[in-house]
Amino acid sequence: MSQRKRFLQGSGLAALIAIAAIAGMGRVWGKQRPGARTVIVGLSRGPDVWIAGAFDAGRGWRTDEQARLLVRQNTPFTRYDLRGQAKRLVVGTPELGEAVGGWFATQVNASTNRAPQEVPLLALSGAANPIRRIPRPQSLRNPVYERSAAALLRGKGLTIKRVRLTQHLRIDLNGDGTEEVLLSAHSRDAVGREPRVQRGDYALVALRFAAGGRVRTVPLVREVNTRAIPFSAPNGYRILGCADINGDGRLEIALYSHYYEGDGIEIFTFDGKAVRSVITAGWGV
Ligand SMILES: [Ca+2]
Ligand SMILES: [Ca+2]
Repeated sequence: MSQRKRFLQGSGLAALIAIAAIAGMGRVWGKQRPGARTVIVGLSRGPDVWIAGAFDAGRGWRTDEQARLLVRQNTPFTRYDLRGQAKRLVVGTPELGEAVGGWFATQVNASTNRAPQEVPLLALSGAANPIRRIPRPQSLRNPVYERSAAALLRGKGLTIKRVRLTQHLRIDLNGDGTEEVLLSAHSRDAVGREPRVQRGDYALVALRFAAGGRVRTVPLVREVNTRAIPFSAPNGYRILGCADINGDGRLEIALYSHYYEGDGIEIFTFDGKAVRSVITAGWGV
């Protein structure tokens, strides 16, 4: 199994949606709006941008393979951290990364400003004012959320009362004046970094929101291990940021994933009622 397939498999329902998107290539997913722009989405690491997908103003969400055709010599990207702070990066024509199954574009004139830092950041090209609101980090000790997230894992067979939160953010994603809550939880910091799982390991990213008069907590990704596996490639996750990529006024969620020898990015939309995966890409050794 290729690492890319493994990444997709690890993303559960989101992966099924992504596979459906690839199978239905050419289908129009979005309606063209006045002022909508074509935006290329990537994951930036050091001087490189790994091409993950795009939003095409006319055709909707695009795959990584479709998106790389939109990148030209001297294409400017802006990289955003979780606080929305931006750094520019101008890249050249993408090339296929050897043995990693994906396309990357390297900083033009990299020798003049080749930053050694490998911190992964959301990278966008062509977006207008994508950072409309900024997530507010909250306490990682919150009994209500620790329990509601644990319920999502019990549904997958894990005996657990409270999760170990690794991110807790508040942000109004859909712009209706009410904040949503983004949670990530991992059983250990080593999840997604070592090639094995221990019994009871888990990784979870969930969105908590109010809709139709009740509060719902829905998983974006959910991986549970009810038994130890000596060699395995579990994923760990980190919310990279929230940005309006398709220009509809609602913020998308950019989720970083990593396993012991590769990583990836997935983009989710939220319309106030449901979360949908619209871009997924992963790269491995
Ligand atoms: Ca909201
Ligand atoms: Ca949007």
